[in-house]
Amino acid sequence: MEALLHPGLIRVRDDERALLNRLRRVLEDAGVEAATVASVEDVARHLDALFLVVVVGEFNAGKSSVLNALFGEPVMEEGPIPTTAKVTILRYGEERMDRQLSEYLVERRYPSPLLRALHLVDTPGTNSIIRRHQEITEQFIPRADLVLFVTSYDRPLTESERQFLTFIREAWGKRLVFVLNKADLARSDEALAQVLEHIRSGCRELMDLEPRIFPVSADLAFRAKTTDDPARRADWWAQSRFEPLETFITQTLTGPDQLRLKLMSPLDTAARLLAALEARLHQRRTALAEDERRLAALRERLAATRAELADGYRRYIAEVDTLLLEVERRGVQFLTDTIRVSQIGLLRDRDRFREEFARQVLRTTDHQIEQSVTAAVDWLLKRALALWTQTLTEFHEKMQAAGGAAATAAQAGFAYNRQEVFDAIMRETSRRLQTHDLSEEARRILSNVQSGVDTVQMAGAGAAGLGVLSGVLLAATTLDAVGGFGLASSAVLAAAGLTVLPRQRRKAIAELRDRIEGLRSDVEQALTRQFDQQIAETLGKLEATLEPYTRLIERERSETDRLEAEHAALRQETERLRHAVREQAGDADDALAG
Ligand SMILES: Nc1nc2c(ncn2[C@@H]2O[C@H](COP(=O)(O)OP(=O)(O)OP(=O)(O)O)[C@@H](O)[C@H]2O)c(=O)[nH]1
Ligand SMILES: [Mg+2]
Repeated sequence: MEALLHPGLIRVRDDERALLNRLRRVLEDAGVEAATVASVEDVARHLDALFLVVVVGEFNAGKSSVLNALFGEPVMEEGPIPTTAKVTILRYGEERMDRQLSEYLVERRYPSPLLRALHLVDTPGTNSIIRRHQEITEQFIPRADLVLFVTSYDRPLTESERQFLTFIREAWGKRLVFVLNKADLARSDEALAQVLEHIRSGCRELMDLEPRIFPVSADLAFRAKTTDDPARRADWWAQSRFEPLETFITQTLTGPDQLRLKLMSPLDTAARLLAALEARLHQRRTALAEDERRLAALRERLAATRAELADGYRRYIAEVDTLLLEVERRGVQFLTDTIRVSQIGLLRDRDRFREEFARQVLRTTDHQIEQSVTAAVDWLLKRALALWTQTLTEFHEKMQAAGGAAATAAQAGFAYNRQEVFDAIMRETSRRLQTHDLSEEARRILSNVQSGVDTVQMAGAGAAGLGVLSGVLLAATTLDAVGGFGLASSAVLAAAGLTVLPRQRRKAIAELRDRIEGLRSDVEQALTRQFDQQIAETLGKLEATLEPYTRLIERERSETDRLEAEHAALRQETERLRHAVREQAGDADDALAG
């Protein structure tokens, strides 16, 4: 083989080796079955081995008999029951000798000059009840440079043969030649022609291939070669039709065509595997697009959740508003009752007035507001978590369902990661939301509300020791009234009481109403702002838990991009090498065109 290769072809062969190694890696990365990956490695390893013809066919078709006829000697055992139980590689040797290479592989040395030019492999029958036979034969197909497909006249192209042909051609892109054995069983030339046409149309239909078929009788050929009777020998040899097959094997396959076939065979295989890989990558791309679409839908759902939560908050704002209205009602009552001559002592004692106001009007409003806000935050977190869990679970279920329907080996790795990521997201979600300190959250909101309320109303509100909102409330409701009365002397008040006090009362009540109205709208606005912010933060945290998923999709996308680019490059390289082989090793033999 080496002797036949000029430097240009040696380079082609080295490039083929590099191509196969790259192909092996890409198949591995794309999650193709290990057996296929191993076979590609096998093909690369045997690039500079001797030309390999693998003889396949159903048991009893006459594979071993054809080889015996070729050698003119009983090299292989033959018989009417499943006979060949091991793949047997026939190699040249000075004397006949067997060596067991592995459980199902035997090397048989044989002193035939033909075996110096090529190796022949006899295989167990593919449809025998011994299933293992089929498997070991299949494992040998990737390595073949040419497949000799033996079928027999009495059962040409059976269903199992069709399946096996598909495997040889579709999965591995091997070139093949048919041997129609037991032609001696044909009663007439017409009958034989019919069978040949049956095989031809089967091949056209099955693989769009115009097959080369050698109809032979291995039995007659063997007898012709081994008889001592010269007259019968010529007769049997002619009847056996074996000569064209013998010429094909001993001359075509050992001549220049051998080199071309040898160099073309790995490229045929690479092309088939690349086609299969393309389909796989396409599936992967589709699954990825689906996941991306679902992720976008999930984000949309999150936006809808935002609206729902904002809506739910109104209830708590209304609760706070009611509390303030009650303050107003009690305040009016308080002012009505206290701005009177009979209460002149209280009116003149600024501190006591404020104390009474706090006791009778404010009461525990401050605390109640705090409770409302705490309840609001609590509700938000629970609701957000519930909505989130529901959304994520639905999302995940859809992904699982999709994964189940399109459960291909291509996506196995991807689907598994999805499950892992989903579990991590759920764990992270509850962890993040459980670490919230509710009362702390409520206090933060309230103090923000306080600073959001009109500062003019805050003037002089030295409400140390009171609750968060007390200062605001006090400032908003009492300061001016108390301040105003505080300035008046008791004499003036006593004298003017009758006429001044009712006016002052009306004025103080109107002012209180005014102030509380202002306060209500300020508080409502500030709470709305705070709650919106709280929603945004909570949802932001939830959305952030999606990040591993986003990353997974990104990784998957970039890996698919990479595999596709590599696929395209390998395809181009395969074509380039095909062209180089054609250029440098002669024109294609039409009958063996791939
Ligand atoms: N009539 C006829 N019988 C043949 C011919 N060639 C082989 N046979 C018979 O067919 C049977 C099977 O032949 P084998 O060569 O053992 O078939 P095989 O395909 O190697 O079978 P396995 O090793 O079991 O897969 C034997 O009994 C042969 O004698 C032929 O040309 N004509
Ligand atoms: Mg056999």
